[in-house]
Amino acid sequence: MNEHVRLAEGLQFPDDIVFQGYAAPVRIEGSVHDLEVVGAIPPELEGVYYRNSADHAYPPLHGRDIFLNGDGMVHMVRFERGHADLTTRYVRTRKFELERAARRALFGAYRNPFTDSSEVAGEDANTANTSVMWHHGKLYALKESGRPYELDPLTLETRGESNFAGQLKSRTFTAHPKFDSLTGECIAFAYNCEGVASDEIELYRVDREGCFTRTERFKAPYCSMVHDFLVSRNYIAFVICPMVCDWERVQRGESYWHWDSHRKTYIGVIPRERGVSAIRWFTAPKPAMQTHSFNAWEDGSRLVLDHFVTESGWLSQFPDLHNPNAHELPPFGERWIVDLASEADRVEITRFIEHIGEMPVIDPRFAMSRARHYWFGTNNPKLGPMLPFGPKGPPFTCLGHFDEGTGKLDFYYAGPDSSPEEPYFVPKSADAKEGDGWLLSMVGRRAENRTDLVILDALHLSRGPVAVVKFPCRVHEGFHGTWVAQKVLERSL
Ligand code: V55
Ligand code: FE
Repeated sequence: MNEHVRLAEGLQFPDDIVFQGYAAPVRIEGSVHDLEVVGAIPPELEGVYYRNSADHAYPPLHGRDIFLNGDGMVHMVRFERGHADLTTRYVRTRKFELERAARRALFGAYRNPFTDSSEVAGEDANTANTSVMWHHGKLYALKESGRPYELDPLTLETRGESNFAGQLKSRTFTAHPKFDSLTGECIAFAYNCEGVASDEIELYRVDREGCFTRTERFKAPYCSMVHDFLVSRNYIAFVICPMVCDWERVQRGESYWHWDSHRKTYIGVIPRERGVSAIRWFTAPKPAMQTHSFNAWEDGSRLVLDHFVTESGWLSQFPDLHNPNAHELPPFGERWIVDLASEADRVEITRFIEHIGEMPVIDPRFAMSRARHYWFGTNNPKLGPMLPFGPKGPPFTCLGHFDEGTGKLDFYYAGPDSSPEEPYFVPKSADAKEGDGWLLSMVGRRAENRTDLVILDALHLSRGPVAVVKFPCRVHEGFHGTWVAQKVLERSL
């Protein structure tokens, strides 16, 4: 028999929550010019909103999968003189190309090379599905388990995997780099630098031209998921949470991560100038998982870390090591403070946002210094009913705004069967007051199997959108996005 003839075995996604309803793979790449707009797109919005999503191109090799393991599909909405155009495109990762050629999945479980098909032994499983980064005039798709993929910012075509012209030594790169609006620098890191179960973390300082001006390595207290971090004007902080990885468990084909509440949670504080040789470790008073960070800032000798934290681990995706009956708790906005002038191993914790939430964002011009305004995805049963669980738990029904100046919370309720996603803040102008701008969010219209992009006045969420940009189709639920102003984009072309 001709070895190239292989009968198809059928292609069907599992009958499972990860692949059903609003979470079902979309798989369509394309463009829609001149989207419908209800209301008026503010004239200040000239530029592109990009965001990444996980959209399985093939049914999983082993019959089931977690949503975090879908293939990177980037969505962009370009705003031009009140008009909006949509483009969606898969990132051409090595994984995507190999599976496309084979017309089926070849890679197995999330980050577990021992579950991959032997045909792809030694190949990179990076899905590039978590976030997008704009820096030194380039656009990248990011996933913490691999290196960035550079994309064409106008077409989303993949230019290829990048090690920043040989400057990135790690096999991985974070999906949550931070940007210093004063210096134009990018502060980034990589964990699992040496691959599966590695406890090595690398820290980078990248100047506005894309030169790595500093690369340093240190060891974490143990190997854990370091999804996000925090950077203030003078310090970098890592929260090492007990979401652990163990080589033997991975080799046995088990989940890459387990929640081990018997372990301690640590905070590593690194002075930005002196670097990792001056790292100081603090012990948190409880096992806790940082889901995502808002910001870090300094109040005299006190370093303030504002982030969403859950005490349960991320059990909907990764099991508890000790308690199979444990259930996931929602994250709350917590403020963790360490005093760098004191010798004490003390972390002061307060709940500074008295409301559940996730997917935090601030006005990016105020990152690394004290911010007043905090936005996030959330639910509020007073405004509307919860929606049926999806693969990541309860979908958001609202966006929240916490104004620390007034102490007030304000909400946008997206309407029946509607689920807003991570918001992104765009200032009205470069020198507008903090918070004076627009909040963008994709909103699932679940009953219609469609998606909208809503534009809200960031300081008046409860007034509802100033414009709703309507897609004639669904785009897959996503993770993290960014905004690139037209002027900035033009300079890079
Ligand atoms: C997260 C997302 C990921 C991942 C690890 O939001 C952590 C957290 C989309 O992929 O691989
Ligand atoms: Fe994230």
